Amino acid sequence: MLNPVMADKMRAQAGARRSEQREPGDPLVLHVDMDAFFAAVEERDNPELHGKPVIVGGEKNTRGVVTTANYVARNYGIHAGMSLFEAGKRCPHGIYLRSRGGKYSWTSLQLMELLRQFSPKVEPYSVDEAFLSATGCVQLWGGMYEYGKAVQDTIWEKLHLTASVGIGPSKTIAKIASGMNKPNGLTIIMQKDIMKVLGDSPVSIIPGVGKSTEKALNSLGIYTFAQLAKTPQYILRARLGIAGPSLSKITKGNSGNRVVTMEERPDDKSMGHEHTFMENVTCERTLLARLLHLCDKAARRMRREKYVGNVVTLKLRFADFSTFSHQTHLLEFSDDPHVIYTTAVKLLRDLWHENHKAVRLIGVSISNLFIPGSERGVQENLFDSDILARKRVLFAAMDSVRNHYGEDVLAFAGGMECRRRGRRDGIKDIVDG
Ligand code: TTP
Ligand code: MG
Repeated sequence: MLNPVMADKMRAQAGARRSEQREPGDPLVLHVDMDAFFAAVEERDNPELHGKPVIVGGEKNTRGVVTTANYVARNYGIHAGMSLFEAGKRCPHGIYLRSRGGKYSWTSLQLMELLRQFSPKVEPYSVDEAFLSATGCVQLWGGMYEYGKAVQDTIWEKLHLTASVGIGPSKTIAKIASGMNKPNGLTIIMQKDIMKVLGDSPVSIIPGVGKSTEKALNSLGIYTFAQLAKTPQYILRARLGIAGPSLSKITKGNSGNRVVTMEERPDDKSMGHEHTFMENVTCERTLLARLLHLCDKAARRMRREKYVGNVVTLKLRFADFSTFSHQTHLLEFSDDPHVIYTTAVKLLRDLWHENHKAVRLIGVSISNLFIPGSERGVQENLFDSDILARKRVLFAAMDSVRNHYGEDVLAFAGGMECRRRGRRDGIKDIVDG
């Protein structure tokens, strides 16, 4: 069966083909992101849906949100995260379906298996995304364009689904590229073309740059990718902390290209802590204090076992026992409690600030763990800043004091309140992982 390549994509692909020159051995990463994944699986399995607006998440005009919508439905302004009430207003004649997780997980497994034909190193990144180490592989297919196209064609032939593919010198550039010509796009960004292709794009094109980071960058007069690239690292570091230099590296295309396979990830577990309150909590200060305390404990365990991780998950259970968790990727692997806490606070603001419901339980965990220096290696830029080096000395000193005198003798000031409360309540935090 032919892959339904669209005319505008063909133009992008022709451009991509022209800019293929590279030195052999230069790092190269391919990123695959399936198009409207859940909706596409539903369309594939119900051909009568083809060409109609398909919205996955639940019945229209019910409580809940859109999980994804196919590209026909996106023309009506529907997107993931929108309430089903709003979606129902915008597209009353759409086909609204409930998520069927098992089917999507199965297709995801099939996808990852298929991708292993194309590289010895495949890193599943989410249910419908993966990174492939393309260094040394593209020659076998005759070039980068042919390589990317072969990945797309195989996915179409075997799964009858379309995928967008990006190829670049780092994981982040490859991921940005795969998002540039969706759906069914194939975009190649070579090291030398990064600024030409991305220079005028808003900084929000960088995965992980959410609203608050964008605001912080804007406050420095940085709106575009090119402006970010030109800003000295020390300015970014002063405003954004550890994330600053990482962002700078992303603009240079050298933010990390190590693709980590499942086999190389022997420690596919998470480390975290959660806490059940004696009385349901509606006070933000109490939640933040507890969160800092939990992040501190989780990071301490990570340091003890020498792990770093790059996925932070926040879990909240509300008074009615409904439980939600949100997760996000850090720009770099870390075991720094402040990095984990800052990220978890953003997740808390997304998850809780919408409704301010009374909270019964709060938890934080860090996953996608590995031990730096182990076989799996470490990201080159992990421990290269002075600030990090100084923090490590501080954390080592804190660990040593706690090892001698007990967990409770030291705490970050922001977490003190909950430690006093915890002792009074006599509640123990639950450890996971
Ligand atoms: P995405 O790749 O973010 O979205 P998508 O594949 O639907 O669309 P795109 O073409 O833009 O890539 O997510 C993959 C699937 O994950 C998506 O189909 C539904 C699911 N999903 C959730 O369950 N929760 C979420 O918050 C999001 C964003 C996606
Ligand atoms: Mg997708």
